[in-house]
Amino acid sequence: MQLRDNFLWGGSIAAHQCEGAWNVSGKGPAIMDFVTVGSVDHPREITKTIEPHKMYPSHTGIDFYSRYEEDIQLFAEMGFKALRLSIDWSRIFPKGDEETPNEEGLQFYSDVIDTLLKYQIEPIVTLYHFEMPIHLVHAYGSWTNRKVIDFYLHFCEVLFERFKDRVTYWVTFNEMNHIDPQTEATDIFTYIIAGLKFSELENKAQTLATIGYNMTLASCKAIELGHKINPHFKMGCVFGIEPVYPYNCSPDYVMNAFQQMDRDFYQIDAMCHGTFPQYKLAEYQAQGIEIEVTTEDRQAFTNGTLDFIGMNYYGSSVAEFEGTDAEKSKLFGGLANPYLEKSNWGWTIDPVGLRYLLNYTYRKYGLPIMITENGLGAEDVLAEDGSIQDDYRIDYLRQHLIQMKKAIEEDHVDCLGYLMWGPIDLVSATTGEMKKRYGFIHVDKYDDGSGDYHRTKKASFNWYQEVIASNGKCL
Ligand code: BGP
Repeated sequence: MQLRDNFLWGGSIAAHQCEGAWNVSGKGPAIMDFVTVGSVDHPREITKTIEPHKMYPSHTGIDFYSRYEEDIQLFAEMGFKALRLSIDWSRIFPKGDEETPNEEGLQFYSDVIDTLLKYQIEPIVTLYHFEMPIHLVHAYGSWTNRKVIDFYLHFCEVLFERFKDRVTYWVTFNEMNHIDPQTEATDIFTYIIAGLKFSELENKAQTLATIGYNMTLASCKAIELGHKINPHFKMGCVFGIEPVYPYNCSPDYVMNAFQQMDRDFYQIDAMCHGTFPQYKLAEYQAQGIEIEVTTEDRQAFTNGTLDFIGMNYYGSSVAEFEGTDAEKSKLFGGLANPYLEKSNWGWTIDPVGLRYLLNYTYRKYGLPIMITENGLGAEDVLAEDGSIQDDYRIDYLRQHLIQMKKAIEEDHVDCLGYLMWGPIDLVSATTGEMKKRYGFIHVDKYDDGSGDYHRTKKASFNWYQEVIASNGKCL
């Protein structure tokens, strides 16, 4: 099988990481507006009040809000066929529970979408990429409360109606699977996804299971609603998944690794099989976790199945097992894999893992997969003449594309497209830094507050342009 002629080459961005303009044109405060800048060694802090000097640079982002035309023009110059972007809930409904949307917010995204279409770039719209109005956390307890599902559906409905003739591809959620009752989560992960600090949750397992269930249900209801409004919509959900390897070949370790990897799939099971998995409910019951599945919920699961699976892929991990004594990798605290290199932020670099995961997921569900994120966070150095030779980035992406092509051409995985993460430098989600850069386009903005947002093409810009022009033949 060859790459499709209409293969969706492009990139992915998220509103809160690039737009800035966090409190203008009617936007309300959202969960990510309360997170400070951190670093690889110091996690971002979650604050109760906004202290702008500490929040930099999230509040200003890369000023995509005023510079989107220039940025989209650069994406078009690279030959992008698609751009995945998120619509910030708090720009449309500042508090989240209003009836009437904020017209200025809708107009902004309407203009962005029109600009993309002008350049024949397919908009792929994420409806929830860590952007929840903070009011929904304070007044309702975030996704623990079923009322929030209704507010989310109202937000979705407004967007589906407004953009039904201009947007075909929708993503209901980004990486809801990082909420897992069986894993010790870090504060930043539960906060990013649901606006709640893990350490402050009273009944951790019950709360996380409820959030996971409610978000899954919300996704299925949004898919059902989208299909009702326009049967041509392609509805997807994005998962941040990774292969989990056993530390050694002892069957106990292998089984344990399988179980850890499998945890990331229960929500995909629900959204593909049309029913919330019985094995998960049984597992919850055994742990004393209560989840009520109503008749209406069952109907929503049946009616709200996915058209495609979105896959965010950065690397793999090694499963921890009782007493495993090995070096740990930094950020996620998992075990280091001696066969793999790591980025400066401790993320493993595992191109073959992408082929493995594409095969694994495709064989499990038989649904088309869109690679919705993949990329290398690295510190770039500006040469004296202002150029950036980011060969390490080219090399990372090339190795991953080689494996993606093997999955498509040799293993016959149906892959809709490849959207690299952060085609333009933007604020890191986990650390809040600008230092951790992914882009083909450099943005003159630094963690000390300096910089004038000027955009410069890196060496990788021309490389990706050629990759797209040759439909992946020239890597
Ligand atoms: C994914 C998120 C993105 C993005 C990416 C890279 O999990 O969906 O929003 O940020 O990770 O992470 P970071 O920005 O921390 O390097």
